Amino acid sequence: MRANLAAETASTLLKQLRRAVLCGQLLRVLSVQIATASRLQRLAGRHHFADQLAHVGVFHARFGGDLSRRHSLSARSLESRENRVALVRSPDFSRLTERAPFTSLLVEDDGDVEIGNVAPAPIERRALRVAARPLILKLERPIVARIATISDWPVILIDLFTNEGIVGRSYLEPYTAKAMKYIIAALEDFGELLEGHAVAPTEIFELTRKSLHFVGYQGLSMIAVSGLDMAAWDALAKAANLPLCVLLGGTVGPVKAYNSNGLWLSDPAQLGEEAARLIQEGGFAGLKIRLGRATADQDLRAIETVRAAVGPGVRLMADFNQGLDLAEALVRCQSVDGLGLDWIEEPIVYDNLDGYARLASQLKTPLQIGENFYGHRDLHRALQMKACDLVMPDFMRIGGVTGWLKSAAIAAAFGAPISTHLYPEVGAHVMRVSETSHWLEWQNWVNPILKQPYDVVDGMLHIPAVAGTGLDWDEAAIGLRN
Ligand code: SMN
Ligand code: MG
Repeated sequence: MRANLAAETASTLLKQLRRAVLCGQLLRVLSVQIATASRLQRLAGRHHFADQLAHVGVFHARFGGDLSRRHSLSARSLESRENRVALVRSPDFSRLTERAPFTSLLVEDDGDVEIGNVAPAPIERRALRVAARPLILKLERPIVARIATISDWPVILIDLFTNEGIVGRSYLEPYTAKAMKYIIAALEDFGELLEGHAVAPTEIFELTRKSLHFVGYQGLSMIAVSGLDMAAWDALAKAANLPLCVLLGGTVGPVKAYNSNGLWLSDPAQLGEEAARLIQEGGFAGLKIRLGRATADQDLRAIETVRAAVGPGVRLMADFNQGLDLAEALVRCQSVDGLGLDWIEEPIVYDNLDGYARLASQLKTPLQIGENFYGHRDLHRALQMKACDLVMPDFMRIGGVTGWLKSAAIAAAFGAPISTHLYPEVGAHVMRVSETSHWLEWQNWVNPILKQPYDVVDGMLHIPAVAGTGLDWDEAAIGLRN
């Protein structure tokens, strides 16, 4: 049980409930009795509400009045409504608006507990506030690429608070610490814009995007929109009490991942040992190596060393991180073509699609781009221009979950395999519902501040069986880093 829930005494809960009753927020409550902490734990655990406990108030209550008029209840729940127990999820009691704050109800009948389907209309699920916090995490293996060296990894934690008390969570990784203040300001403005708006991610996406239309849809605007979008989808899935992939029409299951946590531009001689360790970190069947050293020979040696260390069965992807100009790329990509790489990624600057089309027409190895697509139209344009064979949108640039879904449909129409870039937690959910789903990029850079990092077993990422995306903050770990 969460510490803050345990600390929430019976009398605090009772006071909150009375206040809600006084505000006319609860249906006619005839009598109230507070559940003991251990009973609460048992109920919530049994019904997979454990992740929402921080925001749960549990009351034994008897209801009068006609519950069914406001909420759809299962027949069995209705029969037993005279008799009892309500689990009221997370109302923000100080800011309740109109109706009863129920989203879930556990009805107890002769010792049996059953979930009554108390589903408020979506319109009742409203955004109240957006909180965005900057954080810097130390990378275990610093990023060393042609275009940048990064050892401090900036992260923005986003919490979208709703009137139900459900909190939608997401994070952004904007690469540079300085960019965080602009993005956070935009997110806070979105919070004001959205106060009282339904938690409807598609509408929120459009509203927030259009609110920044005069400064452009792409760049910082899209990054902020994407961050809020992911939090909104998390909130919606939590409200439906479903893992995001299930809300999107899929099932919880494993997702094929490659380990992208290393093999930066270090001395080729050291890469064998590192590659072997990276495989062991999760039984991976794929790794990404970074290229773009001073000479083509050094890159070749790096690939040979890694291949010798991991054997022929492991898939190898190679990323130039935009480090070459077109003239260099024409030569350097040829030199690694035919080595059995699964893809060659971003050899040149991201927006030179003509250059990419030229390279793609010359190479046997599939050309991979996409982490710098800003919105689904960029992806559409690249595929239409035959600028790549594979696509790998990044969640903070493509438009979060909403942008991904649009992009995955376009990629499917082109028959282009789609892989994720960063954000493995959200990525795992959408990969379960993407027709041409290819590889998930695994990197564990935010794991130190997650309450429940995802498991990787035999190279497969496992989505936890909890509502939403499964993102929750380890506040103690965050405190230590601030
Ligand atoms: C990358 C990711 C994150 C930071 C720098 C570089 C890389 C990738 O392009 O595709 O993993
Ligand atoms: Mg890349």
